[in-house]
Amino acid sequence: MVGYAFMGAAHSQAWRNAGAFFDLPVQPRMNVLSGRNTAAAGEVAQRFGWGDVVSDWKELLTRDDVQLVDVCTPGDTHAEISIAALESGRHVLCEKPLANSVAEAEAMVAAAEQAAAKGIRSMVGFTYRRVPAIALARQLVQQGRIGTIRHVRAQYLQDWLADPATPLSWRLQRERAGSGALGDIGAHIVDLVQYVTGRRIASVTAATQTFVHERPLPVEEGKLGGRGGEQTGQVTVDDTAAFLARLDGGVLGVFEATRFATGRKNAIRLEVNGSDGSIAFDFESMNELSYYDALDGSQTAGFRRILVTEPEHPYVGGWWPAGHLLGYEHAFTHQVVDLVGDLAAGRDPAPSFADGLQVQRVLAAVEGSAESGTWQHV
Ligand code: SOE
Repeated sequence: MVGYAFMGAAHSQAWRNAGAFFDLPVQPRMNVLSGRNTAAAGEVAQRFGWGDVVSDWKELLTRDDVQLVDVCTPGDTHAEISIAALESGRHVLCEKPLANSVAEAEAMVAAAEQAAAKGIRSMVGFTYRRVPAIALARQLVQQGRIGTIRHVRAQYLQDWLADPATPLSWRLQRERAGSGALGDIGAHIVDLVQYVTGRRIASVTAATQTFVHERPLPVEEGKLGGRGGEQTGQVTVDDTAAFLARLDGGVLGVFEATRFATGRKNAIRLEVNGSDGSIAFDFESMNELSYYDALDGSQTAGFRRILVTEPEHPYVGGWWPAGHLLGYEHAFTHQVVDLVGDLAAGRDPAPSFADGLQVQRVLAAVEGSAESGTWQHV
């Protein structure tokens, strides 16, 4: 693994737990963690059980005990690390968004295609696909339970930047993160909507905004935030992005991604309305899915709350008895379960780098539309 901060911890627990709860065809071994700050990386390695720590990720590509590289760094290094790892014959799991630009994502897809010809596989970490309620939502849509889709409404609402004293971090710098709320959390709802509906975004019209242009430089890093000092620096990304989208098949979508929705911590909300029903989800109640069946008689029709914790529900069988709730980290474990299963079976994992590139193109179209004030094709 390269990187050891927030995503490094989320992925580490997944590598560690997947084989304990699920029957995996092969057991992952957590051989080596790479981080420039070896003291900090060493502490994470010890907590989670990585066998070794190195300061330079290139070293991973010279070792016989590394068959897969998990890229958990900020976006500005995704392309370089992933391409080098694929070219050296290692499978790659890369955090989202795939890259900081369409050009980088295209280069990553080209490397992934060349590697695939040699049986080397790649996946991008749109983890929320593996929340059981989201996977169930997709199944219901595929089964035709809501009929012909007309509307999708997707929001990703956080508030960790609402306080102007929250310090500057890499997520607020264009050269490190590519974009702001758009790429960090907007990318998730773009992927989720396309995953659940099976429809792709074809064109967008958008507005983005930066509310706080200057922030204190950090004196202490936190997972999101930390403490700032006297000196300040420029925010060079969007704080929020809102857009309308036309999807294939005549579906109209409304999207909003923000880190300024005071009181909303990690509210990923998705609603899909079809001719025969609707589904609705909110990550802040992530074990539930709301489902409305328009074919129910009007006397008893209404949204029903499905507690997605039955052993028949996607992924749930590996965990606890019904009603014993799952959390944020479980989706990362499911990601490892799926990836390891695919690698062992010689299947291409999803979402692929090509899926990541398509999301990147949507993000670029949103930025292009926000600048030009016109509809942009993806
Ligand atoms: C920060 O906004 C963040 O950690 C994102 O980077 C993740 O992708 C999201 O899952 C939670 O919020």
